[in-house]
Amino acid sequence: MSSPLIITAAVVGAETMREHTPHVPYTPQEIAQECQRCFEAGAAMVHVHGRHDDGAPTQDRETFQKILSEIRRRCGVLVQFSTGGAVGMDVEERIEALDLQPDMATLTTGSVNFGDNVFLNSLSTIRTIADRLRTLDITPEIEIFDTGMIDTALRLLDEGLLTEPLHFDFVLGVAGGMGASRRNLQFLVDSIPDGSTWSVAGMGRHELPLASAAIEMGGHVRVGLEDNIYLKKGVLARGSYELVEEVARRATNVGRNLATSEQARQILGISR
Ligand code: KMH
Ligand code: ZN
Repeated sequence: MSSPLIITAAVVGAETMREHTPHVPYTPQEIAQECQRCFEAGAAMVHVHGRHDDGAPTQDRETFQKILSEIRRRCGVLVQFSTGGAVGMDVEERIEALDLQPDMATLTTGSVNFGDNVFLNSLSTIRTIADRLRTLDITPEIEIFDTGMIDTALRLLDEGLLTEPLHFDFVLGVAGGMGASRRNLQFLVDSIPDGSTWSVAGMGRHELPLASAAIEMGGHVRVGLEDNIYLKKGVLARGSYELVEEVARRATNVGRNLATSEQARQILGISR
């Protein structure tokens, strides 16, 4: 029997702009409202980035404080902060909001070409973020864009910067990262330590097919406008909530229950 399915909604990201879709939220209120819609559609967790009112990405602490309090005021969804931010941000900027104590935060364990840019994560950067997460007792979600990033996560485990059980998110289909195939997903799942949990985030048109694969394989799923703006070919999702609804439907069709945020907390070993 698979455990209940954790759906994480990545509602904003750093790259999706109003030029791409009018439905991406920018302000803390818009972001929190979208998180609430996703929660009501079946998401147990939300993954959030910050934006200025004009849409420019920011990891600014004050912005994250507004986002967090607006979400907490509205619903009980688990809140995961991005520590990736946008390409080009320095490490201190990326982690300045962590003392607000989100339920979880991301940790990317390597660098990757990211379209025409490079998402830089030197070992020193990775250790700095991991150390901050450990000090603040925030559970990391380890973001894997390519296979070697698993090896680096295991190295941090050896160094005591991470503790088991580990939770991985396989981000597949980024231009420059690992391709979004079921074969790659299976390989990654086979490469993580026993007792780990995992989710998949497929980019663009790969999002929903990989969500279906994860539902069948006993993993968890991340969807949302950060990764994909279409519900189906040529049809924009009117918000991340429509993608959450679609995943919830697919899970129900094969008899997999959705995790509540409390169940997700237990599955992911979030202690606080
Ligand atoms: N915006 C990407 C460069 C994360 O949230 O931790 C990095 C990213 C990863 O989105
Ligand atoms: Zn992100």
